[in-house]
Amino acid sequence: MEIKISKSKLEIVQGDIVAQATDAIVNAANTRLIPGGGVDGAIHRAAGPGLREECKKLGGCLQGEAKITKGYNLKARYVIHTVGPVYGTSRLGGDSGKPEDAEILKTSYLNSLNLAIQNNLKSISFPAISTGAFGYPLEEAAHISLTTVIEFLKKHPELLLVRFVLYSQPEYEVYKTLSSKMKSQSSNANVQMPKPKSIATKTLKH
Ligand code: AR6
Repeated sequence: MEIKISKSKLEIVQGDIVAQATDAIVNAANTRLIPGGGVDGAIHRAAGPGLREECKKLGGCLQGEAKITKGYNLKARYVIHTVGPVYGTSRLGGDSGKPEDAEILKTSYLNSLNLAIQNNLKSISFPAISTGAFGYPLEEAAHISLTTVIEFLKKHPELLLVRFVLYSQPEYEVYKTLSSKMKSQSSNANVQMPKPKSIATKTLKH
């Protein structure tokens, strides 16, 4: 599944993010940047111990923040580590986690995309951040991630490829269905999206 946005491509594929040969792959990490389970564990296993050593020197990563390292034994030259929200337990101080969670998730994507641009990267692969151990409902997370990436690519044609890599068939189907809807709403080459909530691209502080 592919959507053209200005000069860039948004791809939706099913597979393993570890195998992607994009300039960077994004890791759904934890705040201490120590190897965990899920996509984080898979990336560390494939990258080798150099990645863990470099991560140790980064001083952790706040929710919504993103940090870049080399890719070591991965096909990707870089790993961008971001920490998404733990669904329902937002650390921004609100009673209800939900709006804050959406804001943090969007910021995770934006900070990762901005790091890619700052490092002159042309292609990046994302997993569905926060939708595993961190419990974010998949459809809502898919909507946030797709709209965020599409809006970003409209403003940054220098980023040529963003690929979402969905691990399981059901996850892939959710992304495919949603992106097909978005594609069919598009006119000419530009995808028309609902007006996004205004969310700062800077790093969120606790
Ligand atoms: N390639 C692509 N997607 C994958 C892969 C893979 N190899 N493996 C899992 N997924 P999760 P989170 C999908 O739990 O929710 C870790 O312990 C998975 O199906 O990896 O952000 C960290 O250290 C799901 O859709 O990340 C943190 O403590 C998505 O990746 C915590 O988990 C995200 O699931 C982060 O939790």
